[in-house]
Amino acid sequence: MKLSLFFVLCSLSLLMLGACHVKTPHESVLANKFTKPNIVIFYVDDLGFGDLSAYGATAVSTPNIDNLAKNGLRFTDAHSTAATCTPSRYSLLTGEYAFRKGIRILRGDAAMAIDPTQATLPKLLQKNGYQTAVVGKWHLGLGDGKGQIDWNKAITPGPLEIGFDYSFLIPSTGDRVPSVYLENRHVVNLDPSDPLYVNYTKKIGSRPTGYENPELLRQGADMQHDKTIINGISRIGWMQGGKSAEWVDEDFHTIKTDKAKTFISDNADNPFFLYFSFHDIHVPRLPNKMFQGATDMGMRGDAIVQVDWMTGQIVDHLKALGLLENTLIIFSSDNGAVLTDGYDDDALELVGSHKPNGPFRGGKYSAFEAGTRVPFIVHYPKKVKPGVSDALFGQIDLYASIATLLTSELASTEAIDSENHLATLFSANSEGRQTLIEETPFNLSLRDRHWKYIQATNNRASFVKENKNIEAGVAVFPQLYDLNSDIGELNNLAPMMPARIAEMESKLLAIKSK
Ligand code: NG6
Ligand code: CA
Repeated sequence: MKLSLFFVLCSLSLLMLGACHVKTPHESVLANKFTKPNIVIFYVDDLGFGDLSAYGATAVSTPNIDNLAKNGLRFTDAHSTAATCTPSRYSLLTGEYAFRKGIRILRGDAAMAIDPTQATLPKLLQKNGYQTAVVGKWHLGLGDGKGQIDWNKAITPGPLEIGFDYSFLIPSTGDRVPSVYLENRHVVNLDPSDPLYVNYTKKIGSRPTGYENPELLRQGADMQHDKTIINGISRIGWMQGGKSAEWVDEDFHTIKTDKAKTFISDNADNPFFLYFSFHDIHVPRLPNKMFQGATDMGMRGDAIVQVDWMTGQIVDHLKALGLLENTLIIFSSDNGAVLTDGYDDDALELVGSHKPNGPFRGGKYSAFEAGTRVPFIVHYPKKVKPGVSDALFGQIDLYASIATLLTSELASTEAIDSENHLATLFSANSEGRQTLIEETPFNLSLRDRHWKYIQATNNRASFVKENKNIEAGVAVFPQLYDLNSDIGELNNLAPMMPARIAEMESKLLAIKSK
């Protein structure tokens, strides 16, 4: 009896399915599960090599990210392309070194650094049938540079013109105005009767500033960060109007995570690419109260816990939709760690024995290893065997490696500095790059396997030394380190090895003039 009822129900539902030819959500997910992998890049801001428990930290616990590392490939010698944000992001998305175009950290009202005619990673993915999205920090400029950005109209070009189907942005950085979200081409929640204006050279509007009203600040700020006060924090630059559109920094965690989850749900039945770009752990560090006190390191440590929570939320969402197995997840950072970067948030005072940059010298902005050697984890259960890789790898290679994964040919002018290292990305038994350029705002360095050559420069990089409490790693003489025996770059071998210096300088020049 029970059995026949079962058959009746089965035939009924089969009939219904056949009649309307509609795929159930479950069928759609199954289709996606077995086709091209989804790709998610988690890109943290200013996270150092030593900032995760998967990389040895004990003062902060990051179980969600540790799980990615445990079930994936954890790299010990992988690099962002530069020691600062804009150049690293430019290279990640274009496969081209940023120094070729002289790209530096951008102002919050800067024009777009990537030309809409340029080849990009999201365009490559679109061409291969992917839906693409960027959620989070942008800092690659907006508009065409012909005149000022009008924040009250559709802003273009932007991410949609370089290959993203959807974007939800912090337009520049958390410490730069405008402190509003941009969804696709429009500022979110903008009231037309209160238009938004931004200025980077002089005060506009009547909002209080950090330099005039320091008593209103929740965190003290240096001279670069003491302009318009939004949400109790002074920023770089002045902002007028746009009151209803102002963000609340403490809400970043849910607002961005929810946008990412919605994008994933909406695309569960087709391949998708999500570039999830955290604001954390960049300044101003204002984690939600859910995370405040999670560590003894104050806001900076608690912001790392927030990053871990957000990562866990998105990974759990992929899992719940049955998509995790067939999703290639890359977890990394845009440059090394910095403690003091403009605000008095006690990051330096409370750091204790925690080593944000692990065993490496320098930090964000620096030519020493900590400038670019960052956490890098690959998680892709379908293809990647768990392990630890000591191979030399650069984020700039994601472009060509992903193209190889999709068996998609690159044009000769496309992603010219990106090398295919798919084998290295997927397996601990692969050697990786022979040479790799590390870029700072002051000079270039070249890694040749375990050798590290830092070009001489007359730039004294004084703001790094004086304001950031970081060794910039620059000198008027060349430096050479053998990282096999001197991981902390303490023993400059340049005076003893002129021939190797000459060889590395000529290799560097050859890459530069490519
Ligand atoms: C610098 C800011 C710093 C930070 C950085 C960008 C000063 C002195 N310092 O110009 O606080 O915002 O830009 O960081 O203004 S990055 O991670 O986006 O490269
Ligand atoms: Ca950064």
